[in-house]
Amino acid sequence: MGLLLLCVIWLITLASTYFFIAKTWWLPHGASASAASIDHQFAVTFVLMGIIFVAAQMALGYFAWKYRDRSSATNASYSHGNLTLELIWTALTAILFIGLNLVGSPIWAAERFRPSADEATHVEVTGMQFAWYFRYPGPDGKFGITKPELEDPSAGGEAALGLDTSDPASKDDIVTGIMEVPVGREVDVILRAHDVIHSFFVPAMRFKQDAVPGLAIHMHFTPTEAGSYEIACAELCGLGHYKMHGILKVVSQNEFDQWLAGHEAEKQ
Ligand SMILES: [Cu+2]
Repeated sequence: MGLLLLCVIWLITLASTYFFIAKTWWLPHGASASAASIDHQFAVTFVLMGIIFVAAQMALGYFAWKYRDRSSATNASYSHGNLTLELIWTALTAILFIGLNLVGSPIWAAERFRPSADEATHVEVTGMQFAWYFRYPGPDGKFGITKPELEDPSAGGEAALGLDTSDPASKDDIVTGIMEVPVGREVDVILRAHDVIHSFFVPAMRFKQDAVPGLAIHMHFTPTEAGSYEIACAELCGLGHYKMHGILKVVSQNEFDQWLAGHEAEKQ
């Protein structure tokens, strides 16, 4: 029985470790400026935790076999624990946990606490059960006022966001169902939510942030490769959560300007 347990524990450990080493279910290719540093931090954390995980499971299997039931076994004796050992592994865990946080926090903070670049593209992203809406401020660079009492989610578009059309700044605001941004330029995202908490997740940009009702959360990222990328909602937000996805299109500056001008002309 002890040997069987050892085999099962080691087998589960090695099989699950294999899928991570072989990267069977992995993140898509990173296409943003911070992807390399985020992936590096991710890999360091993963390797460290992987070593500890494998070592702990191997030891568990070994002890399950070593202390198996034997006819020659003596009665188990009570152990009061070992204070020195407990202090050592608690300290090591604390050093590892705090250390990884300290190393990773500048990467995390760079997308949040540093102000976005002056020439950044501004996009307001609103999560609503169960769609994403994207709003661009238009040529005036100013977002028009939105009012909760004007919100009409069933109408879609700018009416869903409650855009106050009497505000001059709202006249050139563009609301779309697809997010399009120019490549190589920082994108300043203002995240909002209408009803419940959603989470704006663009795996290829290594970008993920909750959208919380009542908050306007600023974050920024710089796409470095043109292409179409999937946007998902990473917060269980209701029955239609599974279909709450969108498309991020990263295009050249020229294409972006044309796309925006097209929407602008449509609106006038
Ligand atoms: Cu959602």
